[in-house]
Amino acid sequence: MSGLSRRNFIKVAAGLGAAGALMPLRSFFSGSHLKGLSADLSAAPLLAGGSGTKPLVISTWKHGLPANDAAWKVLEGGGAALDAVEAGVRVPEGDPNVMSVGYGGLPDEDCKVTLDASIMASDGRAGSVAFVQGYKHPISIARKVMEATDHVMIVGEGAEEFARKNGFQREDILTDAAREAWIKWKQKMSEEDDWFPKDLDHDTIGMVAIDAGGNLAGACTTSGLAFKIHGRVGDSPIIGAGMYVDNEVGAAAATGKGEEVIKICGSFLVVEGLRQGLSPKDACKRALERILKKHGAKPTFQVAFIALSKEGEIGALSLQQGFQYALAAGGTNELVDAEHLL
Ligand code: SD4
Repeated sequence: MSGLSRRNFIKVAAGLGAAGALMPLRSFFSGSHLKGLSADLSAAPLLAGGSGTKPLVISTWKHGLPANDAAWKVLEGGGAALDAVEAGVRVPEGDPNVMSVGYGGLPDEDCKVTLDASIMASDGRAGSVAFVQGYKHPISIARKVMEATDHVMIVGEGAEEFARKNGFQREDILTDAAREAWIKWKQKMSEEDDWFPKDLDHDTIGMVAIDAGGNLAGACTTSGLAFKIHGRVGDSPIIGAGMYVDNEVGAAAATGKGEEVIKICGSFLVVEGLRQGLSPKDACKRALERILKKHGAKPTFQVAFIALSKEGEIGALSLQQGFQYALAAGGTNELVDAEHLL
C-alpha cells in the first residue's frame, strides 16, 4: 500500500468513510513483576543480563510468563526445546483472555479471527501456517506441516483442510469479548479514533528456547494486527521474519508491526548477527537500525526482537518503550522491561 495509509486505502477502496490509521502496537503493562517458578529469585538479575545458563526459555510480552512455565516443565524434565516451545505457546493460544493469540484473538475487519504461526527445530526443519480460521492451536498445525509433509508453509483453506485431515478439532475461536471489541471498533471509527482499543493488549508470542542438550528451537503464533484487512498475513508465520533458528549460532523472534519485520527478514538478520559475533542485544539492535534506515522518518510503530545464542546468552530490544519479555532459567521466571532504541 505504498504512499497510501490504510485509513486512506479503506476510504478509497470501500467508501466506508474514515477509519483509523494503523496504530503502533501498545503495551499496557505497568512495571515488571516477578513470578517465581521456585523461591530462588536471587538468580533473576543475573539471568536478565544473560548468564549463559541452559536450559533457558525466553518469550515476548506478559503472556510469556505462563507460556514459559509450560515450556519450563518440558525443559526441566530434560525434554527437547522443540517440545518446550510448542507446549509454551499453546498456553496463550488456548487462553481466551489473551486477545492477540489463538482462541480469543481479535478479529480482522470482517470480524473473522485469522491466525498465523511458525515453528522451527534444531535440525533446521520448519513448519508454518497462515490465515487459518477455526483452529485454536495453529502452532501444532504448523508442527504437523513440519513433521508430516515436505512443505514448509500452508495457508488459508488449505491449512484448515490439512488440520481437519490430521485430526485437529474445528472450533469457533471468536469469543464474545473479541466480538464486542470489534463492534466497539466499528462504532468508534472516525477521523479521531486511534484504530486500536486502549484497553486491549495486542501482542504476538514469540518464544525461543535452548534445552539441556544445548539444542535450540523457536515458535511464534499470533492473531496478527487487530482489525487487519481480511487475508493480511504478518511476519509471524514467515520463517526468517517472525522467527528463525540456526542451531549452530542462535535463535530469534519478533513482535510488532509485521510488515516492517518482513521487509528486513528480521529474525534471520538477528541470527546472522549472532553468527558474525554480535551479542544477542547488539544483533537485535542492528536489525532495528535496519528498519529505521529503511523507514526514513522516526517511526511511531513498535517492533521488538528477542534473541538467544547457542551459548544460552539472551538479548532483547525494541524500537519504542513498553516492550517486555519473559525469561525463565535456573528456577525463575521473570518479566523484564526491555531497553528501547528511540
Ligand atoms: C503481526 N507481528 O501480525 C505480528 C503482530 C504482533 O505484537 O507481533 N503483535 O504483524
